Amino acid sequence: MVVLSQPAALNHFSLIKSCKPTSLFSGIPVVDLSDPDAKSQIIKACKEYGLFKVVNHGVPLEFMTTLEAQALKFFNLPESEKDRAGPADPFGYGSKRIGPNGDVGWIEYILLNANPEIISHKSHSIFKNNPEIFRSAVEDYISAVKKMTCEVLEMVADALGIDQRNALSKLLRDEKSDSCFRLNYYPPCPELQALSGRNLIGFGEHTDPQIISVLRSNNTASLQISLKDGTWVSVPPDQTSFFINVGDCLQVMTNGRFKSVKHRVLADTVSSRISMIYFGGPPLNEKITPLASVMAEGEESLYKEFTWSEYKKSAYKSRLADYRLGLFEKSFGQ
Ligand code: GA4
Repeated sequence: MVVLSQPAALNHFSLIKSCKPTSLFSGIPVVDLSDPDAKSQIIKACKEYGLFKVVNHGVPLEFMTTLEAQALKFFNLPESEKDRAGPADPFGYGSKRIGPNGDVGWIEYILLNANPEIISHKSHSIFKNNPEIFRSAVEDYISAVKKMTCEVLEMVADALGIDQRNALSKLLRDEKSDSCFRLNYYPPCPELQALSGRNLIGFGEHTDPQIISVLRSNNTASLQISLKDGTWVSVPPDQTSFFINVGDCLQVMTNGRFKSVKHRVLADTVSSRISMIYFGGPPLNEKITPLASVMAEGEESLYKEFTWSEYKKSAYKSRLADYRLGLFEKSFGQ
């Protein structure tokens, strides 16, 4: 990866990193949620890759396509209108800047609280200034995806031998669940490709801090994950399926058995990419600690005890690419 030197025509890209595209990876696990063996396949995928694709997920395709069309309408508005819903603090409309600590990418986005009850001031302005159909498309989509995510978490709990099947899903169903939702729009970057054969980084490498993330995108092959050996591979797109990834909290709750996968997104050279991601998080006061039933006899937690609120605060002090769990590992600072 390089930081671009600044050819005059590309000055507006100068802070954004670029990298060479990689070939499509054929090894992403695909889990058919209607398969009786789905839960053991999920566990295997969470340990090996921290990511898997789900098919037969039960979320109506129409919810995905309607929301995609509504989101595109928003992102195609003049900049001045979109700016009325920004800057992202963290909620609201953002362009290029990601988070509060200087990260940038070739991206525009809307970040929302996933709980329609706790709708932020910024989301009010997004929905107030746009047709009602946008708000209902977001709500329908989130509620269907949340339901499917809870089913997946119940399969996980089951397969991990946790007595309470809802031990994980109840954290997302809780009315105080701190879950959020993101619509990302990556405009194409043809000039750069022509000049250097490289792609701009749309969203730089990071892991997701929450429990679980569920992504759906259009047909652009721009999502990359880092494999255990550190190689970056591209995830073949599938606009009718979801890609589910392990977040930092689930890594801790399984005492490191599941890996929160490092991932990033490259901007495409010719097509725009649109993605929608539901981040399932626990209530702020929830203690994040390994689940008793996953621990072997005498096994100790690899992590110090912390609440989601503490972890989130620490995450918002970090840069995107930082290894955020490091500060909470028992070996840190001892
Ligand atoms: C990464 C996952 C989610 O998109 C997000 C991001 C958040 C933000 O964009 O506001 C963060 C990033 C994410 C992790 C580190 C901090 C916080 C930007 C950033 C630099 C909404 C989240 O929860 O954490």
